[in-house]
Amino acid sequence: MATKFRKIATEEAFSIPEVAKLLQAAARAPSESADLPLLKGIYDKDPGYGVLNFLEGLLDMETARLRDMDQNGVDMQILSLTAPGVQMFDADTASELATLANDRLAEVIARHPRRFAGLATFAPHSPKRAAKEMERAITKLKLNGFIVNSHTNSEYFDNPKFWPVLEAAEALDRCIYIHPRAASDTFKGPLQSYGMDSAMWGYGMEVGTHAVRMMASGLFDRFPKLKICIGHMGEAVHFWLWRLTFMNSRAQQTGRAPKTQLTMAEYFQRNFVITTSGVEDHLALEYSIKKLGVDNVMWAIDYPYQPSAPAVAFMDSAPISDGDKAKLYHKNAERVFHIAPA
Ligand code: 1WB
Ligand code: MN
Repeated sequence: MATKFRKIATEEAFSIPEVAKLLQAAARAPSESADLPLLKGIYDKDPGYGVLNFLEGLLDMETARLRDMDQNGVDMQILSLTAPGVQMFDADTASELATLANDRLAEVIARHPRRFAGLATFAPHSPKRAAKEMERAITKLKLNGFIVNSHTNSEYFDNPKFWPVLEAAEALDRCIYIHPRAASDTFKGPLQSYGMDSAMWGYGMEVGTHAVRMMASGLFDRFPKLKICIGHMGEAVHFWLWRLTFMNSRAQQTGRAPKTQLTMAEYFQRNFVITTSGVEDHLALEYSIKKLGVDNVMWAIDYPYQPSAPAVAFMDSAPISDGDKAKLYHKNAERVFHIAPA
């Protein structure tokens, strides 16, 4: 049973010491960022913020991680530099660290080409330089797609300043995975109590809002082939598609939203794929497959933030056919992220 399907986990986090060190410094600097509690907990192990013991797991690429994969029958992890990535640093520092992180990632993959694939990071606040790094990451480093941690300095991809990044992803035919970080300065208010800033609720609100901004802006008319991946069971955006479509059409009629060629539901179904990371709920999975099609849902663990064994058990016990399971476990990831079949 455990070896029946190739298992490619699609949203698996890592860091590098250089980035971790600067995030520790960011954790100690005065800041209004809603990411601060997480930075203090993970990178500064500040007991006042509930120490989170994820740093070792993030930095370890080839020892505990591979052991965990072996123990759980996980064939491959698609690695991505964990949130908030390089996006809190100034544009030059961020660009340099993105290059470094991509190089490191490519080295690890070269040592374990059957065990790891990787999503390239970039500095959205330096869009032209980002586009160049994206090209290098695919053509030279042979990475598999891109990762971005939602907003950059409270700005979202519907802002035309980011078009060079979207153009590059579309031209290179590689998906951009929009992973959460804490809500932007203009959005964070009521998310800052009871631990809601993080993966509990704020993350989903932040990325869901990012995705809706992109669709409502008409951006996918300009980039019709752009593919966006969102995790955590689609951050629940597809649960809203009927209402998004209805109300966006009303907003267009009243002149509050630009006219678009397709409806919100059509954009989501054409331009997005989702992963299951951190949502082990069979009913949500069944809805996702029915709403989006079985070709558009991929399995993920969210290592090291989520334990691997329950994520595997969740998929192994899913009430779906073996053919569908093969798509979720590996075939869709092979297609979307250009990974050679086993
Ligand atoms: C957690 C989860 C922390 C995620 C993260 O830090 C990320 C957490 C960047 O469980 O505390 C995630 O990706 O879901
Ligand atoms: Mn994650």
